[in-house]
Parts: sequence; structure tokens; C-alpha cells
Amino acid sequence: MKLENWLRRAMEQNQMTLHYQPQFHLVTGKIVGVEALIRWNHPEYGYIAPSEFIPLAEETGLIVPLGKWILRVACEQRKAWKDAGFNDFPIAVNVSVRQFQDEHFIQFISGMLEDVGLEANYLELEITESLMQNLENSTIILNQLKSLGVLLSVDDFGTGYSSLSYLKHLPIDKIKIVKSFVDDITNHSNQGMMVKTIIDMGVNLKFTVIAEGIETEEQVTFLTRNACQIGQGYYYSKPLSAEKLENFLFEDK
Ligand code: G
Ligand code: G
Ligand code: MN
Ligand code: NA
Repeated sequence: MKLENWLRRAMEQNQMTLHYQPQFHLVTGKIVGVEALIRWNHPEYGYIAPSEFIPLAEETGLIVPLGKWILRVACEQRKAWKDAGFNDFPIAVNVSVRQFQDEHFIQFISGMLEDVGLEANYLELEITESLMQNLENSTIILNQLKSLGVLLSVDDFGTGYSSLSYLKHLPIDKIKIVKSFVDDITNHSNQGMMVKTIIDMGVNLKFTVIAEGIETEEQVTFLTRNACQIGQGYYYSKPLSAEKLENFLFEDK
């Protein structure tokens, strides 16, 4: 069977689900965001990691329909949590370059939010720095998305392509420091120099700064001391089913 059919069937037969990883305000400990991450449980082959099928879906263009499904499910879930009284945080969804460049992307987002009945400021789109390779075109799309009212964050920041000084000309709300830099906090020869630099510049430029892949208390202490605002990682919680994430939300209330 072709990959296309595999993925379609997976979506239709509920083999795919979204898991949700909470993001915490480093000082108050409150949940200030949730990132949606796709999970595929195949009836025969078991768990298939996104790192195995997302690149294939990108190459074949299947990421466009798959990405629409993901965005809709994430927004429906966010709407359900809103209706249950959890008001304060957006849901972040990873968006591949190919989805972002799809000519109907803006229209899809706007129509989908209306269908679901969710205000745009509850949706955060995580884009990657590689978009900055086509800065002119990306600027136009980002401005259109911003005018819808969605939040925009740059995922895996620090891996290449972009510098904070030109991100300031884009309607970006948040930057997420790439895990490998966060790992360096515990590397004593490096002492988190890159993380510190990104936080300082990011905060000065009025971005909200998120550290991802936090695994240790030592990292939390370092990040808090250096005025990073938000943390995400196994130290706090792995990505969880919607049901399990709700326990966190209730505790947080
Ligand atoms: O989910 P981790 O749990 O394994 O994710 C691995 C990689 O797959 C990450 O780079 C992550 O951004 C990507 N990924 C996970 N979920 C999604 C998704 O819903 N859409 C896209 N485009 N990428 C995703
Ligand atoms: O590329 P992106 O940042 O969207 O990918 C997030 C990936 O990182 C997902 O695979 C998620 O499961 C994983 N992740 C989240 N927190 C941690 C962590 O603390 N440690 C590790 N090793 N992976 C993490
Ligand atoms: Mn991400
Ligand atoms: Na990331």
C-alpha cells in the first residue's frame, strides 16, 4: 500500500492521536501553554515515531492534509478545554515549511477556527528558522497570519538561518531555545553561554523566551536566574494524552 493510503487510513481509523506537553511559567509554576505532538499507533506495527513519518509526509506533500487534521484536532481540544473553564493559555502546533507555503494555508486556518468556534489567540503556530531562507515570502505569510490574531513562535531557535536582530522585524511572539543549547547548561566548559545570550537578546527585543527539553533542576535554576520566562521538558512532564493533561490543568486551577 502506498504511504498516502497508509496515512489517510491512519487518520480515518483513529490510529493517530495528539499528545500534549505543558509549558510552565518558570517563576509562578503556572501552565502558560501546551504543545500538541502527533502520535501514531499502528495496529500491526505499533508505535511509529513522528521522526519516522513526518519527514516522509513532508517529502510527499501529505503533510498538508495531515497537518490540517492535526490543526483541527488540536483546536477542537483547546475549545473543549476552554468550555471546561481553562481559559488562560494557547495551544501550540508544529507547522512544517510545506504546510506554511501551501497557498490555502491562511484561508484554512481562518475557516477552521471559525468552524471550531475558537478565537485565534488560542492558537500558536510553531514555525522553524528554515523559513527565513525565503525571508521575503515568509514575511508576507507571517503578517497575514498575525492579522488573523494567531500567536507565532520560532521552534528550535539557534539551529541556523535566523538571527534575533531580524526576527524583530517579523510579527513573532515567542522563541523556543533549541534543546541542544539547553543541554549545554550542564556542560561545564560551555556553561550555557548561548542560552544566556539568546535569553538576554530575546527579552530585550520583547520576545517571550521558552526553553525546551528541560530535564534537570540545575537547568531550571540557571534559566530562572537568567530571566527565561517559560520552560518545557521531561523535568516537568512528558507529552501526555488529553485526559492525563487534564489532571495537570485541574491541579493548576
Ligand atoms: O514528538 P517528538 O515527540 O518525537 O517529535 C519529533 C519531531 O516531530 C519534532 O521535530 C516535532 O516538531 C515533530 N512533530 C511532532 N508532532 C508534529 C506535528 O503535529 N506536526 C509537525 N509538522 N511536526 C510534528
Ligand atoms: O522539534 P520540536 O521541538 O517540536 O520537538 C519536540 C520534541 O522533543 C518531541 O519529540 C518531544 O517529545 C521531545 N521532548 C520534549 N521534552 C523533552 C525532554 O525534556 N527531553 C527530550 N529528550 N525530549 C523532549
Ligand atoms: Mn515544537
Ligand atoms: Na523544538
